[in-house]
Amino acid sequence: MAWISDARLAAAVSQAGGLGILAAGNLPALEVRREIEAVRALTDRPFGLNIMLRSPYTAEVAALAAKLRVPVVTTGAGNPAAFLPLWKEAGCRVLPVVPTVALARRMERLGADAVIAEGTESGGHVGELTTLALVPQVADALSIPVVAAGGIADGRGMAAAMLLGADGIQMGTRFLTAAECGVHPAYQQKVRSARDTSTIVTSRRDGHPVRALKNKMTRRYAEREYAGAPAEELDALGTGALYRAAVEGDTVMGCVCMGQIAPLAAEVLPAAQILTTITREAQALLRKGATLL
Ligand code: TUI
Repeated sequence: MAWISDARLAAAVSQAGGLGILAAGNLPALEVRREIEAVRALTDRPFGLNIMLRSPYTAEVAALAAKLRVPVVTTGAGNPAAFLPLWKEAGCRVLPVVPTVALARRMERLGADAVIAEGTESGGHVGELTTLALVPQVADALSIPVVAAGGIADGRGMAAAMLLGADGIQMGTRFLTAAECGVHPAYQQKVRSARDTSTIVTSRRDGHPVRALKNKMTRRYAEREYAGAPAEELDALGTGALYRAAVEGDTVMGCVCMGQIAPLAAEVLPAAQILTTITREAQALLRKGATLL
């Protein structure tokens, strides 16, 4: 969650017994270092650093993660093969996000500790497969643990993911309305008022699809994309759009990324309460499951 998941949110999740993930996004290493130090000042628990592989600062942030021995590195938006040995040698646990079985297999072969199988229900950069289809196929193909992501925001989603063969879950959208989330209030309000059909996927044409709120920007982007507009015109619309939404609160011309499960994240709650409620719900459902058939 670039520009959103900062030290305060990540530390709150880790302190509550989850694994909070700091988003490096498009930040240079100097700023990522500050955030890592801030998490360490707030909690002694393990935490993760998500490295977005399309950032211009990927290489320096990857080196920083190894240097500071970040407990867990997750990756997104690409293949982290080139950096895996560096992180493994530093003793980091590495969990790449994978949208397909083929990439999941490759990651296991290269020494990943687990994979995060993320379905297209999620917000931001997405693959094509749904969580329901992807998770059991990845679970069958791999011997390392599988974390399910995409479309999970409550105990039902968590229990379902575990039954599909996942060993854990990752949630993003649910934490956009965590009390500790510093995203702009206007962005948070859009999550709180979202409906099932509120999101759209753009940028399929350039091979890097992104799910975000339907607004003036994404509607125009989709329209111009399908009309065959030149890439430079689309770049001008999309550049800086995540920052505009998350930091400046521009929900009209910004990219308000959220997953399809946003309506289940309408209530603002402390991260600790989100975690305890969801795990309790999932435990109760998994017990009840024995009587369903
Ligand atoms: O990365 C994310 N979510 C993101 S990244 C982001 S910033 C961005 N904006 C425009 C284009 C690209 C990035 C906003 N939201 N989630 C994890 C994720 N990773 N979803 C899908 C993938 C993925 C896709 C392809 C991972 C690997 C991959 O590999 C392709 C290859 O190179 O083999």
